[in-house]
Amino acid sequence: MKELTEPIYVTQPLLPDLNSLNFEIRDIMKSKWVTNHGVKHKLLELKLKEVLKVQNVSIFNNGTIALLTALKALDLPIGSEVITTPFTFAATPHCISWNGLKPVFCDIEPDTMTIDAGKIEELIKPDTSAILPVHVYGFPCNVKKIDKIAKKYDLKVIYDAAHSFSSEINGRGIGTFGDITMFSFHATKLYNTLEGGCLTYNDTELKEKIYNLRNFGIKNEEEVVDIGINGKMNEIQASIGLLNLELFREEQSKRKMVKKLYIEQLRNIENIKIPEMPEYVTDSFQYFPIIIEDNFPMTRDQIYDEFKKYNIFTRKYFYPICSDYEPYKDLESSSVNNLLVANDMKHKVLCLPYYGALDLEIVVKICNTLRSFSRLPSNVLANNLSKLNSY
Ligand code: T4K
Repeated sequence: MKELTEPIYVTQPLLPDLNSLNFEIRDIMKSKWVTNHGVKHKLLELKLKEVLKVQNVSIFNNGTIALLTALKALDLPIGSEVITTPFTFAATPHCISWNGLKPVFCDIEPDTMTIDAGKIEELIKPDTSAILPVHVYGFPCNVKKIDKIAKKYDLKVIYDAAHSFSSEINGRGIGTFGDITMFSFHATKLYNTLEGGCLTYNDTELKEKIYNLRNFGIKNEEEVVDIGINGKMNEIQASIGLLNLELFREEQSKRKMVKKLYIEQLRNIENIKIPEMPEYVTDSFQYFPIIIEDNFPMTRDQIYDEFKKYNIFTRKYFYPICSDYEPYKDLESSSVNNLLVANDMKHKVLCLPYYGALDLEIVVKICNTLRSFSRLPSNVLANNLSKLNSY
């Protein structure tokens, strides 16, 4: 494979047509109402309720502030423990810590890479207050089992569904499980508002609390009732959200084709595993992770470095894992013995370029390159990896 002239990244943001956006911006400028729960903000919340098949939606200026607010809204006792996964983006444990709570890492399942629900109970202590699982790459957590555990021990459940926009489990919106679910609308997500996110929840009584927390705790001009933050989304971003709602289904169809092609091309390559989305799940089509097994002639890191030489930027989501981070590495739950699967998977997963506008010829080239790697005798690898350029 020859070096590509343009870089190929792991993703590319879905963006609305400039004319439609201009029209929206003109509308906003004319109204002189540019933020603080404007018309577009309210309309986007209404529309998202339908798309996500949930009862309540509160939108935010990013997913991290949304998750921070979700934990705050549930009034978890300061210093209490929240069981979570180390196999996620930094925002997940950071939101726990910023709330004065303590993250406790639980190992993951090797197939879905989500929290291993079978290992949660052994981590529960008298001061455990909540579980924060992540539907990583859109693979759903074992929501049934987690719900059962939460009920048994009277724990709150907050799902991080940053990777699961519009996913469903047996036809039910993924944002209806647990007490609160967070979705991210960051530029790198299937559906985006450049930066943004939302919370979904079944308990309508939480609405006012979340509304106040998102707006500095201000209830009205004369009452500040909570220690809030500024989590509001501005009108231009809400407009982008409204426009992208009209586009994301088509983006999903295109990604479905890209995924199909990847699977067809990679299926028969020995020691490359493609994690499967269970049949009862409606896929979000957020990422395309592959697993480089131990017997593959190259390591995941070597593959990542090689692709870079061709101007292809795959991503090691998630390496390092959160239990490796400086602020968390000394926690008791960060010990490798407690997180054997996560510590194994962090060296094996590679997210390949995946977005609707990705040229199918490039997909084939990526797969052919991986196939050529799979046939390499180990002495070639040891000698000179750069010889691969001729493949
Ligand atoms: N929970 C989970 C499980 C998450 O994955 C995330 C975010 C959150 C919570 C927090 O939600 P937010 O607060 O972000 O709403 C990216 C994203 O910044 C981050 O949102 C995301 N997870 C994480 C998994 O990925 P990086 O450091 O990999 O982003 P970056 O800038 O390297 O972008 C990746 C590639 O995307 C670039 O190589 C090129 C392309 N790209 C990126 C941007 C920003 C573009 O083509 N255009 C762009 O504007 O973190």
